[in-house]
Amino acid sequence: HDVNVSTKQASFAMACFWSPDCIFGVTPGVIRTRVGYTGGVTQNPTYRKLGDHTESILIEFDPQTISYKQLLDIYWKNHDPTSKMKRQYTSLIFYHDNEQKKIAEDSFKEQEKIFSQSLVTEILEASTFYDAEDYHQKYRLRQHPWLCKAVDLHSGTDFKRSHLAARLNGYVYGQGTIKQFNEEVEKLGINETVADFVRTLIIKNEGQGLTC
Ligand code: MHO
Repeated sequence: HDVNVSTKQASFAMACFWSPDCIFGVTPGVIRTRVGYTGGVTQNPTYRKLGDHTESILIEFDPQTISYKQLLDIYWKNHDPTSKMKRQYTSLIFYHDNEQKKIAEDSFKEQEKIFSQSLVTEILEASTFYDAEDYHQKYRLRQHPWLCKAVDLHSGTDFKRSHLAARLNGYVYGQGTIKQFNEEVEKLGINETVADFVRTLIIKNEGQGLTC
């Protein structure tokens, strides 16, 4: 279920975390994703008791394949950084080192010009990332129990550590393309029956707008 390449981390908050889990999950160069709560000071938040945290995604990416700047471009494209939301759903960028901080600040300025209005987005230093409950991890994939079982993702599997789960979670919800899927289906190691099931969902959902 996993692949062995060395990765870097990036994390973002961009409203409900189910959608970025799908979007980044199929992004080439993204190896793993997890959703959780961060940005605040409340100890051990949960979905029901978030405190001052924000729904966020933590991405493990292969910097040889995708750059931090490219991840930021996807981040901006997939939420509205001008809309003022409650803390749970606000727009945040968490930098993991000074290089990311600089790139994030530059890209923020670029976006301000594009929107020609002020953005609610805050750029914060990455701090403790509290993993969300298992049922939130690859939420869209979990709505297909037959598929999960067929690829041996079960209740004992850590969906946060599975490259395959990240990919399938996006594909089943119409992110990624048939072409991309066919190109990597062999590498993902799934059989033809399963692949056809996923293809049906890609075709049905491809390009659908994500609400949450
Ligand atoms: N509308 C969704 C939001 C879930 S999200 C992870 C719900 O109420 O379940 O914030």
